[in-house]
Amino acid sequence: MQIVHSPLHLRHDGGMELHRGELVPCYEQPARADYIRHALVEAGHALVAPRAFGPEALLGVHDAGFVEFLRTAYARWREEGRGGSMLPSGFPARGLRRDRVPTGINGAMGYYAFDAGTPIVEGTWDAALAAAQCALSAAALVAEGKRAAYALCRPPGHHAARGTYGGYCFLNNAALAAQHLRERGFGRVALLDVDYHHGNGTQDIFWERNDVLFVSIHGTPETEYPYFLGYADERGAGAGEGCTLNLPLPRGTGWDGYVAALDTALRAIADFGADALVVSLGVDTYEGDPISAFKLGQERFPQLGARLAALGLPSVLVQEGGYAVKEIGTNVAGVLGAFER
Ligand code: OKP
Ligand code: ZN
Repeated sequence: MQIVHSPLHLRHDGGMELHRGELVPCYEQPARADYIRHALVEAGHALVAPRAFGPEALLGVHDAGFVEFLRTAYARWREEGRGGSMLPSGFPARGLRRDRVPTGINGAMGYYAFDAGTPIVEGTWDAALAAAQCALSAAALVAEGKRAAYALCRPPGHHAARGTYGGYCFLNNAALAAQHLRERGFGRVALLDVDYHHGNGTQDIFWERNDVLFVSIHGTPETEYPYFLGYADERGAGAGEGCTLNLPLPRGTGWDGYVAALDTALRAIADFGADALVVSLGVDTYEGDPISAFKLGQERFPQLGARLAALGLPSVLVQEGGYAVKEIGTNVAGVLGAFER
């Protein structure tokens, strides 16, 4: 399988994040992508560079003001004499105004972010744009006739909505891939999110659309990040009613519970009559993941890959989470190897 990847991911190295009341080293580290790349090259997959999609290619999925904020945020921070990494600490929650973007960088950051765990550093924009280009390029390969392609994206994307960032995500790579497929002639696209965390950003982007089915299997928001979206009663609105399917599962879910939800998800995708598939491929469902609580052993990832391939659809696989850094390469290679066989 072709692996689309850019070394520019190294430009995003967030340093510290606020996690359960403590400033801790970011779980979302550059080494993650290096372990994945290494395992995939070892397994014989071909690495290709992304194409040069410009910032205008983001506007099918993101608001222009938000993209401009991300592009210029660090320079604005610098202008105030600051360095290091940017983390917001105040947000427009209930009772506060959301109808204006503060002109100062601290307020603007709180306006566009939804958590204090997603630092912006000097190279974040370059890395996020490169990751988006990887996803768009993988979608272009599939639009040109390849059966499947994999985008080794870092930073991940599924928490990024039209106009907000958080959960280590800035631009929604998988949503961009789905939108690209739609624009290149695939009438109905299914987006399956198997990351441990609910893909709130992707859900937001396609909420009112009936041309993209969003299906997500994730830890229940009752106890798991991102907490405020991902319940089973969220089913889409307007034209998109019935085109969102959430399958939340409790902490501690193992393969039996997981595969029942996966079969429900795959059936929904087949019933939708999808012409193409995008997978938000997080491997933080692994039992050894430090911030997640499903119990999938390493041998389950090839089984997942085989089931995804059995849909028989042109497919774009997009990397999302996975924080057991030493095992992340094996887990991703397990999915991709079985997908190809
Ligand atoms: C990203 B992905 C809150 C930070 C909590 C966020 C986890 C993001 C997971 N201050 N941690 O879905 O793998
Ligand atoms: Zn995740």
